[in-house]
Amino acid sequence: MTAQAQRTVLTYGTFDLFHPGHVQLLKRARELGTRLVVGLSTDEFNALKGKTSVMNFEDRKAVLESCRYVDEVFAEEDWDQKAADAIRLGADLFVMGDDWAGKFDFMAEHCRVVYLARTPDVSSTEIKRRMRTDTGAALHA
Ligand code: C2G
Repeated sequence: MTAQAQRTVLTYGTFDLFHPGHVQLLKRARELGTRLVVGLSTDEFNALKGKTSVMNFEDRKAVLESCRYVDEVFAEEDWDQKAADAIRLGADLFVMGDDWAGKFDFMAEHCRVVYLARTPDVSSTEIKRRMRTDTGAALHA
């Protein structure tokens, strides 16, 4: 593919307990370009975000790399690396779920910024809650 035809999309996340909300975000992000690169939060950065994940970085990375919509995964280690990442990767778009709407508008200096609607009724937190209460009910019930 010639260089000018390449449209690189960049996104970030923890992607713990990979679920349909993650899949839908990655699918839509990938459809906006020809290459999707994901900054995956390290376990240490998750601690900074106040999040703990059930799956460690290596396992979450293995799952993401198996996803048909993801072309490359790299480590997200701090809040301040996004601009440099966008420049390094030649990102044309920066995409996040709209729970982050407005939070990364500064990225418009480097690439188009797109916030996509979150998928309702599914989250890693909800999955963990259901596992604790062992409701056995289907995720979308
Ligand atoms: N997401 C979604 N629908 C859901 C759950 C998540 O669209 N039901 C999206 C989020 O909006 C985010 C991506 O999936 O764009 C990954 O979500 P998380 O793994 O929860 O990532 P987060 O903790 O939001 O980390 O620097 C940015 C952070 O690393 C983002």
